[in-house]
Amino acid sequence: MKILPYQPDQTNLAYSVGMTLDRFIKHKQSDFPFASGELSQLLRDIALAAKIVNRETNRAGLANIGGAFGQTNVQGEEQQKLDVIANIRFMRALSKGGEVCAIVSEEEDAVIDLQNASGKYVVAIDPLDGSSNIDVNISIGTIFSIYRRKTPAGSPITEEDVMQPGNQQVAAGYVLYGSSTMLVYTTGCGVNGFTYEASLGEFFLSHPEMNAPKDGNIFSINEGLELEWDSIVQAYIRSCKERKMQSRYIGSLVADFHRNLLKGGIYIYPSTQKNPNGKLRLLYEANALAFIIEQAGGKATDGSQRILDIQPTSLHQRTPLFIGSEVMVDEAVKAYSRATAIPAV
Ligand code: P6P
Repeated sequence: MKILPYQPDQTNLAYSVGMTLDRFIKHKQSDFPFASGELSQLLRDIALAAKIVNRETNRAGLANIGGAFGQTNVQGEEQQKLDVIANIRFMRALSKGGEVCAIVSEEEDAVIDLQNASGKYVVAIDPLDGSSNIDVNISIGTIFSIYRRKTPAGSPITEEDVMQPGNQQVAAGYVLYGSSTMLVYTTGCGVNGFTYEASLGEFFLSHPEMNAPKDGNIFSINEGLELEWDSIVQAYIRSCKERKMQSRYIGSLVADFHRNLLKGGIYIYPSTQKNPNGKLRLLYEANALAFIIEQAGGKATDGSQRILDIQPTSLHQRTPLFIGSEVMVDEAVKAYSRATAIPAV
């Protein structure tokens, strides 16, 4: 019997299709000597749900699943049919995957206890953010945070398990259903982006080791609310305009965040009269993106403190959000620190 060592192809006849998300997760798992594969499996479960939601968002106009569902969620926001579908898909994938004990979802008033005694992880998720854009074919996204449960496995889920500050996340990511569908995530060792190849049903590594430019020339804010901002935000945005910066606001957080992560920029959703604590939710929007932006070298604050250090006090609490390139975030909020600084005696 003849045995030869494998020789990688030298003919270049068959181009490499690249590193799949599955292989990357498995490869990176070796970075965690005590990893037992559960987090890897959880990330694969999320990717599976993302593939299904991607298919359904792409078919929305054809499958009569666009438009309003006819109910409002706990936020008092009108649910789109795809909000409900995405929530079902992610809840089902997470419960069947077996790694999760509890879920906090934008679409669920209460914490969902999966009664899974072996589940080590808690997932906070916005299944489909920006869904009001679905019917006009603008990019939308999924945002997720992953925490280790604090209480012993098999014991009842408690507030201690789900009301953890963002600095306790073990992983976080988003899916952008856009001109291409991407999954971007971190486990605390940098940020990597994967682009979905639908013909193969796989996410492939397309943006390794993503880094946010330290400074930028793009500001993203809903200028229709200018009269509701405080004077500090008004002054900062005025200064951006005086410096001829670019205003780019899609009205879809994941899309605005992703562009600013790649090109440099700042996204601001400040306190407004309608939303004095900001509009975006801490547990399943701000925390995940704050983890990602910090891992990519950027910053995220509520104007006075690091988003990741905020101790949650309620499940669906909102927070003002200044997130993006380090220099821009520092500049946008420095006036707050001056305003709140204790005057020298
Ligand atoms: P506004 C979508 O509803 C969302 O949560 C984010 O995706 C988006 O950035 C923001 O709200 C848009 O809010 O008040 O500018 O329409």
